[in-house]
Amino acid sequence: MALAAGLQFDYVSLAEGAPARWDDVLGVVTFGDGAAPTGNIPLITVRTPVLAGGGGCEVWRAQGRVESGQHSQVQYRRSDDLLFGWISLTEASGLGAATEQAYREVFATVNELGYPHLARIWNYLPQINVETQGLERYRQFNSARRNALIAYKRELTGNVPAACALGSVTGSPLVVYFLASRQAVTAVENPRQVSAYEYPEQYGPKPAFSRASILDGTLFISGTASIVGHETVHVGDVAAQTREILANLEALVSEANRLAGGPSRFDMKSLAYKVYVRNRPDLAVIQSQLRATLGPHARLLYLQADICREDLLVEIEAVGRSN
Ligand code: 3EB
Repeated sequence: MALAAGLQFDYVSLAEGAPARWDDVLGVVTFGDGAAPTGNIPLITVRTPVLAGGGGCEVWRAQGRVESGQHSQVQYRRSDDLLFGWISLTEASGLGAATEQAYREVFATVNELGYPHLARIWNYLPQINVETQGLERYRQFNSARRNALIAYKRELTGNVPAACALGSVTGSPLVVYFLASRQAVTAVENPRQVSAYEYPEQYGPKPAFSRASILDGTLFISGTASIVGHETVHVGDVAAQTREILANLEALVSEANRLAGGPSRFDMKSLAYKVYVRNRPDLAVIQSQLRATLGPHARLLYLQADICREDLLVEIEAVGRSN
């Protein structure tokens, strides 16, 4: 799947996870608990079990030469225009400290190497809904992410990266990976939802992410849940939550087309989707809802992961190029 000038994305199986050609690979993310494929560039391992589809490996490529590097604890691969980076930290001094350190290092890396525009950030942390010291860990994460943004004088609203934040298997490190650019990124909000950075106080420290981003003809849709306004809808009904997410995704695609202007269009059928399922037994219901709307040929990778509100049963992210 060809994305922005040069950027390409694919889901492959674990067996194919070590590409024959590495020279244009920006990054390889492997999901699940299986052994990571071996290769001569480092791989990102995210411990979220694979339930179906896609093979469990996400490969990002760029056009032209790509080189590897490391800046503090951030490892990266970069082309002339794009930098794909990742950092994995154990929680030696708690989740807040690890999150703040990870984000400080991400910002230092992209600033110093000259790729200051963050298009998309993926966040995975264990026990995301567990409360410690009186605060849910997802809220601790939000507070620490904000502190790092403030420390680096980055925006807290408006022009913030698209993102997702999911629960990984207990005992996993905090894993943050990201795509940054030399070129500006356009943030997209969902007209059906209150912007996350404007959520009311009841949800804790305000989450600093945009609903989607556009970078050079590529649309990155953030983790999208069954939320309308700021409230979870269809509590306990996974089929209805899936349909509400599809409505949110349609709204985001329309909004992205409005903002992008021009003749080229994003459309639901040409996106690739990553679907996070809280409870394994819900998989079949979610799959049948998605097939009904997206058709039998949609590219879908299903992972088991906890989602950042206890009442959310499913969350979906997407990526694709305009045509
Ligand atoms: C939501 O809409 C669901 O904290 O980075 C989705 C995408 C969600 C990103 C994040 C959280 C994040 O509020 C949760």
